[in-house]
Amino acid sequence: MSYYQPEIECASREKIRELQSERLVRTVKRVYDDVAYYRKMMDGQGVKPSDIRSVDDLYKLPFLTKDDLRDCYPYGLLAVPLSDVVRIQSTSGTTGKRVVAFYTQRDIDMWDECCARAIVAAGGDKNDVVHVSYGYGLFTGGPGLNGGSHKVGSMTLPMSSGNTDRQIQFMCDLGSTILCCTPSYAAFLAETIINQGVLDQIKLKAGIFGAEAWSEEMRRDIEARMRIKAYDIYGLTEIAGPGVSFECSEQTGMHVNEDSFIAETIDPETGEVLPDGTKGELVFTCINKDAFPLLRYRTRDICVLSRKECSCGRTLVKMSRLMGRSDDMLIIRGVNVFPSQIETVLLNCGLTSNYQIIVDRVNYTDTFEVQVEVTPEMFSDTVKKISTREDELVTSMRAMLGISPKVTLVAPRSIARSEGKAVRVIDRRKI
Ligand code: DLL
Repeated sequence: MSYYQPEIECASREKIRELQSERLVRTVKRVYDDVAYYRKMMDGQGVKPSDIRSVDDLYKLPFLTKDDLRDCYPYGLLAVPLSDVVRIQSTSGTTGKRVVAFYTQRDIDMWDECCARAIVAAGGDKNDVVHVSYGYGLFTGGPGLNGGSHKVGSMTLPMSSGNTDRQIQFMCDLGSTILCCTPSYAAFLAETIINQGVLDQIKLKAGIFGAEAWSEEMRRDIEARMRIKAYDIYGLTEIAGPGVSFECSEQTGMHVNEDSFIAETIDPETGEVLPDGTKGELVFTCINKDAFPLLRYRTRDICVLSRKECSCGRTLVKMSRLMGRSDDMLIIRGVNVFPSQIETVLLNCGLTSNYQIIVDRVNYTDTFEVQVEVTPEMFSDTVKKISTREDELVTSMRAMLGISPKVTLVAPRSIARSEGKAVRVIDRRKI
């Protein structure tokens, strides 16, 4: 079976709408009947499943946010019996509680298929060697592209992240042709490959890069240095993982897998649905999932949707490269970090909330520092005691976030005070 599926990917808009309407109606009815939280939300808004007859009625449904996921943690939005669930994936949430997404076997198959389409759109087939350097485990990057590559029938290298020398050795020895990782790791790999003088031994032809913001300049830079074509891929744990949308040969935005996800853009302030071509916050509705079919989930990601004809022949709506977020989430080395999580750790450890997060990108790798003021009582501590305290904070932050910042304790009142909102984040990355 080929995972270029023109009967869906190139279907007429009417056919896509028809399919979406049918699946939406079914999903809404099911979650209303089976999930108390949805029933309460819809009743609160005065919407009954019978009010949703097609995609035109989507706007009637209430939005779902990360706060709802937190309130429902862990099982409150699960829409099938636990015995039907075969996997979870997870990511950090706003206040330290993680977001847990559930999958049945059919959900995994659907997700793998989305990733398979992405690999095929990047020129992949069963003759390729797909080198997956996204993290494996709770993060969706590794498992998603791994599953997609299996579906395509390519030889899959489940490398996970890190150990760059081993990555390059396998690339050379096994002839990897498609690289899947974050764009910043791709840039770092390119630099290392060139420094090691092994570019001529590398057979890569394409890269599928996502999970964090990157620019057109960064794309061209990676393409030139690695002699590959670099494709963007988007997704989020709550909705499926990578493959919610993927880039094609035109490289001008990502086609949304609309047979499984309905995309809308809204005004983040008013919630009003915006017309195509207008910058807004992306909202997704899952219409082809059993265990965790979120309805009108606000992603906080800002972009533009377009239904202009694409030279690749696909008719699936295209989302632009992401243009930012409507909340304060940072993505550092591919990991989602909320300032509130850092604040929680600091306060739990007896420090003040006078802190600043400083993020930069050096040699294509994110640097992450937290500066925090000590209390006047701590100020007279010995250097050794201060350094121990810093180490303890690094450990606690690693436990909360999954990555370690550099923690620097600074003198009381040395972090500039702001007259308005506190400036918690200094992001010097030029993306
Ligand atoms: O990052 C899923 C993923 C894995 C996507 C591998 C692509 C490749 P989360 O950890 O839940 O899931 O983070 C989701 O990452 O809301 C965006 O803000 C950001 N993001 C994902 N893809 C892109 C991209 C994965 N291509 C959050 N460009 C999303 C910019 C991206 N930001």
